[in-house]
Amino acid sequence: MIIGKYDPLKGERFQVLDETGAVVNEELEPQLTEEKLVGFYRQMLISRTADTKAFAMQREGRMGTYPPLKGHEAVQVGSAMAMEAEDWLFPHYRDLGALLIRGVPIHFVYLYWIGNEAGSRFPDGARVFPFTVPVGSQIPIGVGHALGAKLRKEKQAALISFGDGATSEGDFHDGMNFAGVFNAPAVFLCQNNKWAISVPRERQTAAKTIAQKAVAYGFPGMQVDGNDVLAVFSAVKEALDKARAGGGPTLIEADTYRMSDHTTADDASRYRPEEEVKAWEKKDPIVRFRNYLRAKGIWKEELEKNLQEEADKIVEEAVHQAENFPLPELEDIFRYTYKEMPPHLEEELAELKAAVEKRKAD
Ligand SMILES: Cc1ncc(C[n+]2csc(CCOP(=O)(O)OP(=O)(O)O)c2C)c(N)n1
Ligand SMILES: [Mg+2]
Repeated sequence: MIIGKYDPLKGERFQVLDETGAVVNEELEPQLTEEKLVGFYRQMLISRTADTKAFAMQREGRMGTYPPLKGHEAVQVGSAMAMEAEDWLFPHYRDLGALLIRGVPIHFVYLYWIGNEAGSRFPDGARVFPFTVPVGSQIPIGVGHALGAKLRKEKQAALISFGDGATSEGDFHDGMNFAGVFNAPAVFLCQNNKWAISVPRERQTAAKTIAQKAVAYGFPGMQVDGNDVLAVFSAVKEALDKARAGGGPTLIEADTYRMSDHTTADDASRYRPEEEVKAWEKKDPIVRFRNYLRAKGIWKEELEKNLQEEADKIVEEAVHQAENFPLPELEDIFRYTYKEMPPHLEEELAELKAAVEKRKAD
């Protein structure tokens, strides 16, 4: 049992691996096969490779604004790996790493940030709600979904992911309260990366931890080391299993850090102390897990080379798919707001079409 063992009010935080990758909690080290452990590492490498590529594409003018996930690999991979196929994920915009594990190919995420609407319709079987950019708006929706599943007596849980900044939105409190009152099978995963654009965590809440907020809503909350993929996996798995079994919601605050800018439109060096960034670089989730695998005799240079080559190939293929995807039609801008297009939109559409034709002719 992990949930209930670590009291956020006492500043307790669940960790399996320390910053060097050494096991500090043998009792709660998950007993996973070598294949599964390599799978975690592989997914983290693919996530970082896909992330680095997206950042570069934006700089080359091949993508719109993009929110990098660097530093979040363990929390995203660990949590998504803990899900069962029947569960649903309600992600926030930075969750590329979790999506891949749910079976959403990377090119969907690229399409989204390129600005192609097709990137908002993830494959049906993946059970992933579309990205939400309005901060925290996925929280009550995820809770509503979880409650619906409970009423239909379906064995599934909703994993609802969001940032530290989202916890000062009304949607967070509405969702948490509703989940508590109706015992919804929902797991709230707060990726506390210490910043909401340029606003530090201390300005979101006067409470010492985010996890402790669960107490007021009548269900457990705990802090987990978000850069420790094994700790995240174990805590989220237990919370999802509990939710599916009728045990109600859990709030998990993952202690992590946004190692890059908020988005490609941001310059974090203008508001973030360099020493803080440097200190977190030492806690890099990928390096930590590599050290763990090396100590177990699993990680070898050869493995790294093979996995990285595979990650590069997957990412290159995703770029190709995204850049060769059919472009949306002009009408799509107007098409889906009303069942039948009202006259003023028909007029605007005709005007836009004429302007496009004129530009082509010029
Ligand atoms: C309702 C709403 N308010 C403001 C914004 C602008 N905005 C976009 S991201 C963001 C910060 C969110 O921070 P956090 O929840 O910590 O997530 P992170 O970006 O750090 O992953 C803000 C204020 C928005 N998208 N939606
Ligand atoms: Mg944040």
